[in-house]
Amino acid sequence: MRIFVLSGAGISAESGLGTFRDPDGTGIWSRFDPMKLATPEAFARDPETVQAFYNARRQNLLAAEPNAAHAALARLETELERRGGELVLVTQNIDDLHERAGSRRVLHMHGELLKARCMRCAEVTAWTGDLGTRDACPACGQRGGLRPHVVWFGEMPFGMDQIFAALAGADLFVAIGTSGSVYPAAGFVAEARASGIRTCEINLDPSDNAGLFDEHLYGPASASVPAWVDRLLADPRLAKAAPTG
Ligand code: BV8
Repeated sequence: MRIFVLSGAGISAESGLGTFRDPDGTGIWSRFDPMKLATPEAFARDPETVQAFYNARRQNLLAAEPNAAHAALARLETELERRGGELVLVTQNIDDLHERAGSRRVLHMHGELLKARCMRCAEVTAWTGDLGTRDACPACGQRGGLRPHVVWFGEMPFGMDQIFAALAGADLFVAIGTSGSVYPAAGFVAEARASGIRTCEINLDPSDNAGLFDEHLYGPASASVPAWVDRLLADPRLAKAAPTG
């Protein structure tokens, strides 16, 4: 059985990382203008301000810990593989909390906050400190060409071919902690439905595209995701003798 999970900022909310569009106006894009901070044009116009925005989020991330929802997905990945199945985990998040919880295969379609990319040589390198406009690329040594390795609005997300191929062959599509407001990620549920794949939304409250899901589980991810994983793994249709040896 192949399960395709798309996660969003809501899965990391209880780890203390901000979400973007919460209705109570606390979301990141309620406090900061994404067009001034999360587009290539904004970076070209004012790189210092954009770098400072991501430097603050990078420090916030280093102080955060994964929560029970991240841990449950890591457990699901291991258990599915043991039973001959597969978990495809695609995240819109740029944090590394899935990896720190033990997930081994994570596709960051919007990039990764703990990496920098050189606009001169295209090399991507791990970066946990502040990133500045004068820093030298560890690969080519040139200064002034480093940017956060994240996908801004108007830029093509990473891994789209791989994502659509994995989605086409899935038995179940599950969206966790996403408002369904950013494309192309928000369009994956419609793709799944068009292929006759069962769909489930796990969220704090109904997302923008809630009507496209067959099943809905609402509540904080740290409770709803572990409960969903437990129920899934107890399903007799998923029980399969572990491969011998
Ligand atoms: C593309 C990385 C085309 C950076 C992000 C005009 C100009 C240009 C493009 C467009 C345009 N109009 C429309 C577009 C397309 C645009 C788009 O969709 N815009 C929207 C706003 C309409 N998309 C793009 O630009 C994409 N690229 O289209 O390229 C192209 C084609 C060919 C060639 C080249 C290009 C790129 C989009 C990626 C942008 N980068 N992130 C960064 O993080 O700073 S997007 C941003 O939104 C976030 O990072 C996140 O990844 C994404 C989605 O947000 P969510 O994860 O859903 O988070 P949100 O806060 O919205 O929701 C949280 C949910 O969790 C809520 O529902 C809440 O209820 C729930 N929740 C809260 N707490 C909990 C919880 N659930 C459970 N438990 C809890 N405790």
